[in-house]
Amino acid sequence: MSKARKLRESMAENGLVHIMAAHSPLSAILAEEAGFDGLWASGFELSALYGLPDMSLVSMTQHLDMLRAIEGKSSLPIVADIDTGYGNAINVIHAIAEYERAGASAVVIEDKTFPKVTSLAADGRQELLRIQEFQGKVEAAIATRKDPDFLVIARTEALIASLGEQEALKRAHAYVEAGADMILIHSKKKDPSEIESFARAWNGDVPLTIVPNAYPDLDADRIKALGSIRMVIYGNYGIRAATTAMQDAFRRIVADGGVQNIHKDIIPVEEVFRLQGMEKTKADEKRFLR
Ligand code: SPV
Ligand code: MG
Repeated sequence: MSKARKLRESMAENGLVHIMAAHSPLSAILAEEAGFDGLWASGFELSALYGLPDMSLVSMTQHLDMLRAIEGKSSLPIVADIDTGYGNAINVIHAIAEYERAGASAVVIEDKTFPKVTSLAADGRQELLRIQEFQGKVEAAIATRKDPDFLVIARTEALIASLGEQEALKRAHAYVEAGADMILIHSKKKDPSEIESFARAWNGDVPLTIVPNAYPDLDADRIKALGSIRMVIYGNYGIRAATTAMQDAFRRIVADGGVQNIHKDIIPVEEVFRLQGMEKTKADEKRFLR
């Protein structure tokens, strides 16, 4: 059974799947050990890893390379954040073939113009494609996938662009008409009211995905109560958690004039060895090095 099939089945069985952002194979390993249902190959996280803003600066090749490395170290399904699909519908055809071959189980493609501006920035320049043009991109994605279980999730940025719920609903319905398997509705409001209102108004034939980055109060119980949401993506928590930990440790080392204190508060190197799979390598050395 493909991982995409498993992802669909776990949505059907559990009602809601929890997808954790991963920006590296190590973060993917940690997400799997923690018990998440899948991984989010986040454009924001990978951009941040390169010290770049999330504005279509990281190339498809860079993103695919990381996705392949992640796929090699995790058995979880990967939901790939392909931003705008790297151009028009022709670029989408190329992207879907590449991402499916790289082992992704789903893609999220958003209705902004290329190059995009990250969604959560205050006063970000947010331009949306014409509905028909984005429908063509969704149709191109559907026509290209080989595995019918591979999920094409259409993301509307209508609320991010402050165009209101009616425009968001209109776009979401148009994208379902084009064949989208799910709709991702995004919001940068600090409270979940906009998302809750959209989710209650949604009467389309496919379920919703959300990314509660800006409105953390919407927990799993509240999401389930809304009924129409089947996937929650924790979109920037991996990179924020890692950055919090490194900022704290690095500052303490400078302040303390050495590592004499910090070493007690971080994992020992043996834990890193475990995550690296050193046990197996040691066994392989015994077996094969002569
Ligand atoms: C990402 O994680 O890259 C996302 C979510 O697309 S957000 O950054 O909130 O737009
Ligand atoms: Mg993104």
